[in-house]
Amino acid sequence: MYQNVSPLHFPNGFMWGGATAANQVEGAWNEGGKGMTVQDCLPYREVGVADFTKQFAFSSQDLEEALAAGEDANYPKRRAIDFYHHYKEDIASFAEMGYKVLRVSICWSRIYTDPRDPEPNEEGIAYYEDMFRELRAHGIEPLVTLSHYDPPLALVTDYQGWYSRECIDLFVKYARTCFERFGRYVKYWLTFNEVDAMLRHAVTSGGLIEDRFPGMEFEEVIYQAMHHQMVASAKAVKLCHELVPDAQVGCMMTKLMFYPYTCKPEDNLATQQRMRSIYRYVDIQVFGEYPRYLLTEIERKGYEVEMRPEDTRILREGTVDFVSFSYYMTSCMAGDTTGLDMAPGNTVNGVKNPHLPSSEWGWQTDPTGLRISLVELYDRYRKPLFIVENGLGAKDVVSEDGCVHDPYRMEYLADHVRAMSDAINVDGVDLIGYTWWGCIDLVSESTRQMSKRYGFIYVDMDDYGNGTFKRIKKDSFNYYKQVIESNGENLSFEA
Ligand code: BGP
Repeated sequence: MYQNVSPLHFPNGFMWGGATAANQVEGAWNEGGKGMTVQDCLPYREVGVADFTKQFAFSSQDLEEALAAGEDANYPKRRAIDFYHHYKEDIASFAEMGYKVLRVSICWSRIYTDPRDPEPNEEGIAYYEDMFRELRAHGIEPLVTLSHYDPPLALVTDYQGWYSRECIDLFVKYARTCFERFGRYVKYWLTFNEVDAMLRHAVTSGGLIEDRFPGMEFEEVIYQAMHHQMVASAKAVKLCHELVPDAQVGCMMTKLMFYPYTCKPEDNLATQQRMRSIYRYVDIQVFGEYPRYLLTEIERKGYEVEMRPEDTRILREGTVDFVSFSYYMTSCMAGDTTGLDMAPGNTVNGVKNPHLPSSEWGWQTDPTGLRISLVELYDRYRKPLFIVENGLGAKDVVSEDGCVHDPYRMEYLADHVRAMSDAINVDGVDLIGYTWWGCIDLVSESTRQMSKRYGFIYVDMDDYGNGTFKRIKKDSFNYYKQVIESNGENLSFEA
């Protein structure tokens, strides 16, 4: 348990809420004029906890199979939790819990059925417009991610994913439409989810399939694709400032945390190097230029990353207003990992920390690491911080009384809230909000399971698509309501 060192206190107006992503909740993959996305092609495979990398393997052959698969094949993101048809009911539940903010993402392929279309798909626009109105009617601020791991499939089939520079203009056109059409409802925007993630999962972040780049160093391909995303993101930030002057735009990173496994200098160095590989793209989005360590790495590896002269100006003009991040776990780094236990993450590999408990999926829970992360980020960037993902994936069961009793989730929440309070009141961090990841059960990103549940609301659906989509409020539902009502000051509960 995290023991807070100062009384619990959060600023007035602190934004409590929940977070989701279109591909993990919406479903309705072929309705409303939506085009296909990469996510519609990712099959469910039963893999063990230590075997997640198999889940991420994706080849041209997998793509062909997905395109040939029938309606009833097991591609979980195609149905997700059918938020597309349930959003009114779900938003009403979020409002009942007292949410001030809901993080959602827009599916690019609902706004442009094909990213090359000259005109947007009005049905897709109407859907989001109605959702944003519904949120506003309940006094909930939308926090919107433009791209959360669901590149339009055409970027893969007709281009070379984000390796193709054309993606920049296509994305900016899409972003412009979003700002013009939704700007009056949405004042908090994020460009790319977990912007550091392309090296870990190239297809969902960058629309890149390795076998489509024969004879090329795949890492070099990723660096080029990332450069294009950086330029696209900066252009979108600038455009948002012009079109929606009262809006704020943030970047979004995976705030991984690694401790040196021992006090050996080599372990410390390995930790520092690893963290730089996480920070490098947020460094660009905050400071408006490539950090020297990244340019040195590109040069040292002999990679040719095309950067046009105008890109320097674009990056400088498109810096973000706040820094948002996901935080789930920590692990360790060692100079030499021989013989050490590794902690299975999703795509994140680290040495297992013997001092921390693990979730059923091997993620090592660490609220103190959240406080350390907040301090590190604030000292590095001096921008307001927003925790836009944090939560516990667990195997919940519906008890005989028809309820879901999840004290473990409440404990996880309480510990992280205590750590946040200390970061604000003891360490002087400017933290503006907290959105719990998967505030309603949804399809897992890494495992594509429904049985890895994060929500305060249970959704009756299993890993194979059997279920009624019925929603059941878990015990943690009323608990989070109490936390929000007391502005983070009442964390008591009886297990
Ligand atoms: C983050 C993603 C989310 C989400 C979360 C939990 O990396 O931004 O989309 O899913 O992790 O991960 P998982 O679903 O794999 O448990």
